Order: sequence, then structure tokens, then C-alpha cells
Amino acid sequence: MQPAANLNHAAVQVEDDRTGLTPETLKRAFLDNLFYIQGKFPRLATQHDYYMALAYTVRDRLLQRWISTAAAYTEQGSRTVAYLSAEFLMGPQLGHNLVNLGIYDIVQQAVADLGLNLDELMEQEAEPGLGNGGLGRLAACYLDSMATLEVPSLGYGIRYEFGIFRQDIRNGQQVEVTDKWLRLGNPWELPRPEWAVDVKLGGHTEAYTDRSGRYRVRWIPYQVIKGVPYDMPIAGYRTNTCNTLRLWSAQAPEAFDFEIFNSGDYLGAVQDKLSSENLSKVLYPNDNISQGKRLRLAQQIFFVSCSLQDMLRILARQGLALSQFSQKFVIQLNDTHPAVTVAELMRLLMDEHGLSWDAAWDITQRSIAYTNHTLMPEALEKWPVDMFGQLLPRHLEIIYEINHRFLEQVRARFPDDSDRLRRLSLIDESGERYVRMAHLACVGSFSINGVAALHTELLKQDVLKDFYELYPEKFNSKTNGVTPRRFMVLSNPRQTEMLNRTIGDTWVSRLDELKRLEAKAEDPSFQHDWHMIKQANKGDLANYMAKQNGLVINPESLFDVQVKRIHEYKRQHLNVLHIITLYHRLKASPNLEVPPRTFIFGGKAAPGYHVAKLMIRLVNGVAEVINHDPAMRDRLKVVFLRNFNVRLAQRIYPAADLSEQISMAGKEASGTGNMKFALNGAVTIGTLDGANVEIRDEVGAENFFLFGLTAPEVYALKAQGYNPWDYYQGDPELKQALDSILVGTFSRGDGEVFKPLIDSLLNWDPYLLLADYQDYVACQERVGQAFCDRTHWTRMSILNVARMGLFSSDRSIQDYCRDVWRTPAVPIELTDHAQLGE
Ligand code: OAK
Repeated sequence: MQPAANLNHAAVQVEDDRTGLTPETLKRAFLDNLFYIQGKFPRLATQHDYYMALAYTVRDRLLQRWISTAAAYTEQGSRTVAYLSAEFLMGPQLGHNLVNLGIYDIVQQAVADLGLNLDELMEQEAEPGLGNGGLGRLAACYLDSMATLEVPSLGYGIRYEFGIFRQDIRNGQQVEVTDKWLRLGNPWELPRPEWAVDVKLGGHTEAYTDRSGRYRVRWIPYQVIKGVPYDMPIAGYRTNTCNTLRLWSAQAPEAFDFEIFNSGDYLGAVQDKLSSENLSKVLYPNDNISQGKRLRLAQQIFFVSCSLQDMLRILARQGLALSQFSQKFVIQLNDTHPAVTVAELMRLLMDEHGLSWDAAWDITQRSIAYTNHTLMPEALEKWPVDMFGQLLPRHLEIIYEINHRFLEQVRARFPDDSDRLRRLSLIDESGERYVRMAHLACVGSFSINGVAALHTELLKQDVLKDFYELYPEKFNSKTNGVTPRRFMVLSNPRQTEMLNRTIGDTWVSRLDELKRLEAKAEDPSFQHDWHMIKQANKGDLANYMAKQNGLVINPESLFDVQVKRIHEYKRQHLNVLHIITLYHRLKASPNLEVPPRTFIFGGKAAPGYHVAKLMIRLVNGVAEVINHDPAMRDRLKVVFLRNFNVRLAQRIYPAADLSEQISMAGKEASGTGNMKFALNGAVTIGTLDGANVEIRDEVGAENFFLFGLTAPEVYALKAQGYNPWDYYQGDPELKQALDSILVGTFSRGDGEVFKPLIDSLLNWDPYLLLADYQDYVACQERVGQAFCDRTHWTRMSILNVARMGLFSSDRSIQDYCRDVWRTPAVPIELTDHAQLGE
């Protein structure tokens, strides 16, 4: 590749090259990093080298804040949120850090001066896809908001060597490719080997009496694994705060290797090292499904134990007593993946630090809060007691003791209610015995929350009903939010510029201020500009689809988008039934007046989830037929965008007209894609599920396309005996749609391919697609009509943005701080790092 000419002449100098923000300093620093970190000069440098040089230049500018923040927290012993999550779906870091540091434009200019293109450099970054979907992305948004709100926080998780797989599509089907995101190095992390800790696994326990005659337990593990922390900086938006995401990587401990080396079993030692490192090798690619694998449980105890030991180290370092643990830290459990925290904290406090049961329990219960993220029964984690005991013998003993004391309390409150005892027990004894992780989390926490109003109500009435009756005071609702920095400022610069021009730029950290747009909703010239921005964004996505899918897409068509994990409960196949219906209608009546539509799908299916994979195949099968039918040209197009990830999400949301949020009511805990779409001016078609309910309340029923059964109606229909066959027989269009799939219209004549999918719909239909079909199709007709009235549609789009302020993750975090964490903000003053040693 030809080097950019102007790079050859730049001189390398050292001055304030690590902190300075003038274009000249940035350019010098960039070249310095290219030479001294990448070890390249422009003629040899690849685009990736330039990306790395720029990333280090930006990281240097974060470090001053990072060090000042750490120093302030240490000095002040600040109360800190420890956010424990098996997933952090961070997405690319370069652009986001540029936005939060407020240096996007200046850096863009600096690299342009050097003959480079910032967009192209950002494309070089391998995104850290350390999550599956909603839960992992929420954790990432929350880190951004905690830093922005100056809330001391540490994210704790796993540094998976392979994140979520890359999705390829071959012959219309999903193919998984491993995600080697660390292959070319990760400039956004600092290893901290000096803070490595050991984690024990397996083996057995022994009771003994200590010198003061107390009963104690010692755990003799079978295996010890070393956890090495890697720190990522988390910069707040235009604050000096830079918090930390600390991810643990598994290694074999040297001391352990030595013993085996000495015994001469070299290959055995290497084998052990490999098996230790397996622990942080790969993210389990399931969303809302628990597989119950031993390695997954090992991952959970691994990162939980590392994180708790790290907190205890920090506590000691700050000269605080164990009894002050819950003043220093509040631990938020992101679903039950880290729920073993309850037993591990007890073990550390008792077995390693000599505390009594009562003292340890008091600290544990005061320190832990639990967020539930799902109503799906198959996602509720439970571990076979045998497996649990083999891997964590000491934890199982502790859990038995917690359970014993807990059930005593229940017995005292509800005498003679053995059913209730059975339902509440931490151990499921209805067949094979299991440890119920949600129960452990509920008993060990002072706070239990759902992630949207409806979700929390359903937890109270159904999934966690017995716990609600026991501990009503623990329950609270925290509606999810998303960060406007990534999902508006970074991803939608055109809309951002227009908002800034109209209402100033303070909305970015006070999203309520979007309200001021309402005054503009009727203004024809504002509407015109708004429409042009959406068109430009759609043009960009059309170009991307042309490149990726080889399709010519009309940017004037209605972009009807459903991007999210592929799951039956999310009902992508209901969307497909509507497309097929529209296709049949257009074939039968070519003069039918409907606006041209482009149906856009994206999302990954869990590799072992066959029906979800069939759903992808169905979308692609329908796409193949419709996109090749000359009669459909300029009328319908269907696109499946491969490998939906954070980077692709950022391209899609700004270009959407219609956001599909069509899960069966009572199944989607919240949804957060729904928020990202609406904040980018898409109008929602959706059921009364998850946060859709609150979104509709905010944007107004007239600016939201509602259809479908409500959660109570869903329960009633199921209770009365739902028969999908009745709907199939009773609706000719539905019958025609399903029949056409069954006879192979969308599988090149092969009637077998989609049989399992259709059989399941006709005989069982657990997510009531057939019951909601008619209302959905009717609602889509109203969407089509509304889209034809551009003024009306644009007004809806503007009002959606104007009224979405509630769904900033800043608001969610403020709610957690006020009701759960009680963590005051700690503003950071930048310190000269040379002085910090004193
Ligand atoms: C994944 C694995 C186990 C349990 C839950 C999940 C998960 O991703 N849940 C999702 O969490 C999001 C954030 O709270 C919600 O918006 C989604 O509705 C929910 O499915």
C-alpha cells in the first residue's frame, strides 16, 4: 500500500506528547507511537498499524484521568460499585473513547492531515464481543454511565480469549467462525500480573479445631488456577473520571507446575497448563438458555473468586477492616451467573479470614444486590448437586447451611406449609437434585430487581412470587437504559449535529432535554431536514447492503428492521409470516397500493439451537424468492445482514424507519434495542412487553404501533387451552403462508427443510404466533398507510426522539445509586502524575 506522503516528513519529538490535545501534538504523538510501539515507519505500516498507533495515542490521554481517578478513590476510600457480570459486550473502543474525551473532531482532523481516514482506522479494530446480547450490552452501557456520573465503579468479568462467534451465512444458513479478537493485540488493556490471585477447584474439605478451639473447615483442592487481571479504562463523557473494567484471564500457577515438573512429568504439566487456560478460553454462546456445563460453572466461580479476593485486597490496602466491607463495596450481580458470590464471600470471610458465620453472613447480605434479566424458564440456572459438589465441595456445604437456616426462618413465618418450603428451598428436590442459583441470589441479597416495570411485576407474581411474599421490601424495579454517547453521538453524527444545532449539546448527558424538540415537531423546515437526515442514513446502509448482500436497495422504501438474537420468543418468524402474506397479496393483486418495503434482519442463533437456526434459514429462503421475483422489484426486498454485532448495530439503528419489538407479551424482560431504535427516530411496532410498555407511555400511543395479546390475555388463552390449528383453519391468508413454507416454496421445493418449524407452530406454538398473526398483519397495514404520509411519519419520528429521554442509562444508574447502591458521586481533579508518588 502507498504510504500517505505527508507522514514521511513529520519529525518525532517528545514533549507533552502523551497528554496534549493540539493537532500538532496529536500528530507527533501518533507518529511516535507508530515508530516506538508498532515499530513501523510509514512505508511499511498497514492500516492496522495506524489504528494501533492512534489507539495508543488515545490511551495515553486516558491514562492521566485513569491514574488520577484511582488515586482519588484510594485516598478517599470511596464507596464503590462492583458490577459482576459474566458478559461485557463492549463494542469497538476507539470511536467511543474519542467521543467521551471530547476529541473526536480534532483527532479526525489530525489523521486527515496525515492523509489517513478516521473511519477506515476505526474499522481496523477487532471488537471485544465478550457478550451474547442484551445482558452483556447493558453492562457496557452501565459502565459508561457510571463513569459519566462520576460513580466509583469496578466492572469485573472474564477476559475470554474467544468472544461471541463470527456469523457467516452459507447457503442461507448460519456458520460459526471463531472470534480471535486478541490476535493482533489489544491496545485497550493493561495486564496487572502483580494482582494475580489463586482460585481453588475440586478436591475435598476437612474439619479441624483452631488454636482457640473453634470449629473450622479447610478445603484441599484438586486444582488451583491463577487469575490474572487485565484492566480496561472506562472514560466518562466529558468528566475526568476514568473507571476500570477488570477482566480475569486464567493461567496455570507456576508453583503448581513446578511440582509436576520436578516429578518429571513434563507433558502432564503442560497438559495441566492447557486445561487451566481453558477456563477463560471461550464465551458460552447462549442467550437466555442455560446449558448446565461444568466448565461454565468453573468460569463462574473463577471470576467471582478472583473479583472478591481483589476487593478484599483493596479493602486491606486502604486500611479498612473486614467489618467495613459493605461500606466500601456494593456488589451488583448481573443475573445469576455470578450468584455463587454469596457462598464464596462467606467462605473467604470464614475460612480465610476467620470470621464467625453470623459476622460473615451479616457482611454478605449487606453487600450484595441481584438483578434478574429473564422470565424464560430455560434460562434459570440450576446445577446438579453432584456436579456442584465435585467442583465446589466447600461451597456446597455453605449453601446447605444457608438453606438450613433460611428454611428455619420460613418455617417460623409459615408453619405447616411444606409446599412452600419445597418451592423456596435452595435445592430443587423434585427429581435429580439441583442447586437453584436464583434462590441463592435472592436469599443472599438485600435488593432484588427486574429490568422494566412489567418484568418486575411478573417476577413478583410468578417467577419469584414466594420470595416476594417473604421479602417484599427487597423488590424494586429498575427500567433499563442505553448510552446516548455510543448509540446517538457516535453512531448517528447527522442527527447529533441537528440536535446540537437545535437545542444545544447538553442533551448528551441530560437526555431529558430532548423534550425541547417537541416544539419543532410541526415545523415544516425542521421536518424536511429531519427527513433528509434519515434518508442520508438509509443511503449509507443501502450502500453497505449492496456491498454485503449484492442487493440494490431503494433508500426511499420503508426500512422495516428486526435485529437482535434469534429466538422463538422474539418471534422473527411472525415477521416472516407477514412478509409472505404481503408477497402473496402483491402476487394476487399487482396494483395493490402499499409502500415499497425493505425488510432487514440480523442476529445470531445459539449454535445448538436448531429451531433458531431454521428461522435464519427461513428468512434467507424468503429473501431468495422475493429478491429474485421481477414482480417484486421496487416493491419488496428482504435482507439478512450477517454477523450482527455492536459495530453493525451502530450502522443499522440510525437507518431504521420501523423497529420490530414483537415478542410474545410476558417474555421479553425489557429489550434495549427498542430504545436504541426510537432514539434514532424509528417508530416501533410492538406488543405490550418489557420496556415497550413504558416506551409507549412516554412517546404517546398515537406514535406507537401496538398489536397483540397482553400478558394476562396470553395466560388466559393458555389456561383455556390454546389450539393453533383453529387459527390456521380460520384464516385463509395464514393458512396460505404456512402452507407455502411447508411445500418448499422457500426451500427450493424441498418440503422437509422447514417441517420441524411449521409442525411446532401448528401443534404447539408456545409463543402464540398464530394467535397474534391477524392483529400483527392489520397493524402492519396501518404502518404502511402512515408511512405514505411523510409529514405525519416524520412528526412521529421526531416525537419519538423528543420523548425518549427516560431511557438513557444515566437515568437507570441514577435510580440504582439512589435506591440500591447509595454511592455518592466522586468528582475527579486531574493530578500531575509525577506528583502522585509523594
Ligand atoms: C441472558 C442470559 C441469561 C439470562 C438473561 C439473559 C439476557 O440477555 N437477558 C436480557 O437482558 C436484557 C437486559 O436487561 C433485557 O433487555 C432482555 O429483555 C433480556 O432478554
